[in-house]
Amino acid sequence: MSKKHYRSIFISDTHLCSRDCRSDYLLSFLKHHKAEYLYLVGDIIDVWQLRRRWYWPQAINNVFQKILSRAKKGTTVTYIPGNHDECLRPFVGNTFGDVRLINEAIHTTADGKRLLVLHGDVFDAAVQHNRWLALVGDHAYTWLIRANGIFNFFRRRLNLPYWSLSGYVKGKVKNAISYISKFEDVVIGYARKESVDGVICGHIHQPKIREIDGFTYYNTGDWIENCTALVEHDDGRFELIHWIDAWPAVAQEHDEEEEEKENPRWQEHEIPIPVLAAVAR
Ligand SMILES: [Mn+2]
Repeated sequence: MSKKHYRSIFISDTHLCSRDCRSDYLLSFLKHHKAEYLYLVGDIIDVWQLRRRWYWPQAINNVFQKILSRAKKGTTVTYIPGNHDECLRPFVGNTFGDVRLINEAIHTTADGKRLLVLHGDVFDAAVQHNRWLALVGDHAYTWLIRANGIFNFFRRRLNLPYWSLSGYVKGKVKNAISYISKFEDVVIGYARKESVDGVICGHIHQPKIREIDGFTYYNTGDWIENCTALVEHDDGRFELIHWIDAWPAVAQEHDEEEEEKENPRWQEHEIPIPVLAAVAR
């Protein structure tokens, strides 16, 4: 199997142990890519989901084995806990064998730029929007628009007036967009004070590279919806890899598995809750 080599790889929000995690994609990504530096930028294990419901497929062990074997063979692995794996935070400053655990890291690029690396949940309070809004993807949007007709059918049966689910969703999506840009602004504002050249974070599941006045904001994305990794080339150039597009064979396998699941991805999503609340209004 041919491996691509990069100077650094940054991944976050893999949410292993959540049923929505694409651990098969993640494993294939790790198998196909190597780097001198590997940063795990938070929410790697979803301990919240694990507490609710035990879920530990073999793929999770395989992911950890792959990471640990890379660490053993010379990759410098840094693990920055996020909010879903915050139980690791009391242990920052220590190393698990070859894996360094730290809250915030400074990564120096091949061309000498200093980048602050952190998960990003510390800014939730400053952003002040419902976090789930940021996670509404196109798929969710389409699904909800379709559901509009069904909900209103039942509302009519219950003699309730028409209520536009699609209008509600549109409002929420607009909110989500403003949440994302506000989050980015807050992170950039914080990192600028640290006199670095850029910031790398995760948390909001929105992969991005954004240049602003000589400063760069990078978001690694996630492994639930986007399956993205941020990579640094040997010359210090950065790129976002969209593994869903790059690895169609795995995508096909995954779709087949998906169909076999009794309840697909909605099962543990937070989105239907406000929708149901609104319908019951
Ligand atoms: Mn997070």
